[in-house]
Amino acid sequence: MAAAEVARQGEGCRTVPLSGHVGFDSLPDQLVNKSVNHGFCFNILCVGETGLGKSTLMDTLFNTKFEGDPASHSQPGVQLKSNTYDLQESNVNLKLTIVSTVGFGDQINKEDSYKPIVEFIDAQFEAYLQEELKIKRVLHNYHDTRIHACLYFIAPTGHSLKSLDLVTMKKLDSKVNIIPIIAKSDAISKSELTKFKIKITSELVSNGVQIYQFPTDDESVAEINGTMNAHLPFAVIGSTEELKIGNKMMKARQYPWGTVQVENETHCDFVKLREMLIRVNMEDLREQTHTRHYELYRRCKLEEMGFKDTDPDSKPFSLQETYEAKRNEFLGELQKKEEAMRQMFVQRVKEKEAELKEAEKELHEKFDRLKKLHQDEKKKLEDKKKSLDDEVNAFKQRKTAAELLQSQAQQAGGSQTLKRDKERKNNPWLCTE
Ligand SMILES: Nc1nc2c(ncn2[C@@H]2O[C@H](COP(=O)(O)OP(=O)(O)O)[C@@H](O)[C@H]2O)c(=O)[nH]1
Ligand SMILES: [Mg+2]
Repeated sequence: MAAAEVARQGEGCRTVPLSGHVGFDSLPDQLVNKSVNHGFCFNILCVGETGLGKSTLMDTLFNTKFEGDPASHSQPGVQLKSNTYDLQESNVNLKLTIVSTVGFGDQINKEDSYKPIVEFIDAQFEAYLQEELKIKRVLHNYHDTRIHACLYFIAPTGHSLKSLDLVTMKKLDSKVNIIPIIAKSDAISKSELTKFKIKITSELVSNGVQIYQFPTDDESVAEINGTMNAHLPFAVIGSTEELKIGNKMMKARQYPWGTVQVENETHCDFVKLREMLIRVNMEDLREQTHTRHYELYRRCKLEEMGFKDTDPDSKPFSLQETYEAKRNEFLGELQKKEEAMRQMFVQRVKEKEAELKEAEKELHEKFDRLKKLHQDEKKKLEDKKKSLDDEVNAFKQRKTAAELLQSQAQQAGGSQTLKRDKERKNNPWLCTE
């Protein structure tokens, strides 16, 4: 008997009948109360060209006027503008963050337009991951900024998706729940709208873009979600202007030929969008973000950092071992880098040495050349000096000889005159010439 009991316990848990009310059936209520006290947060990203009615639609959806001026069309690049608001309905607090693209579709070259959006989404995942990895985590108090729903605004062209739309949605589909909507759908006729919706859906399918599907696994919402999935992409109209229609005030847009009512389901899909996004699937969007998109980001990031669940032999990998392996790998790489740097340094020193030697050699050669030149010059000058000295000597000799001759001549000249004077005195008839 005792052995059978143990065996049964080992198989799984036992079902025991209760003989009175215990009270754990209040657990769901406890959970609800706790969540309500704590409050909720929901983050919406609006992607779409400037002027497609993103801000207006947000105001219409939440029945309020969020602050903000219309964006200009002259932005040099795409930016994301984020605003957080504290909203309250009944006793439920909602921290709502609306992130909107600014400058999307306004540049001539739109090649990199998706990048700031992807970077923004990743940055929110990264912030959450960093919080999770902290030793002292405060996740219960953490302001979660991860994007739960991305409303992708499609221009009501009636043609097909622009390549910018396809590229952007493709880049975002593994990171966020995309809900495509046709903006300003009052600009397109009913028959054109039907064709446009079909065209968009087929283009999304043929390009492998995964859009968010309203979940059909929960029986209570399976039917409505199933029907709504067939209505995607929702064709919406936004307006915060209230007009008196019949005896009721309604959100509407008024035109010279008539009035379009935002909340009239025969006019547009605004009500469907509000129903699906806020009233039925808000929690699923939050859950999908955490369990699908964030999980994928976290897995890739941890794998990138070298963490694995199993080693190549399918044995569980311990965090300690992974850390050690990564540390050793890092130290090895560091050593390799150090060695490479040392080698490079030695090489550079050698090169510098060779350069210096070469320069020294050239300097020596130049010095020798100059020395020789100098010696030649000196020799030439000495020769010249010598010949000049010789000339001077010769000149002096000649001068002495000349002086001698001159004095002799003078002496000789003097005695002749004396002799002639004497002769004239003796002979006065001797005439002088
Ligand atoms: N026809 C029409 N105009 C709209 C609609 N929603 C917004 N607008 C107008 O479009 C202009 C730009 O809207 P805004 O919300 O500032 O666009 P954003 O740049 O995408 O935020 C404004 O003049 C709005 O009144 C709509 O559904 N239909
Ligand atoms: Mg705006």
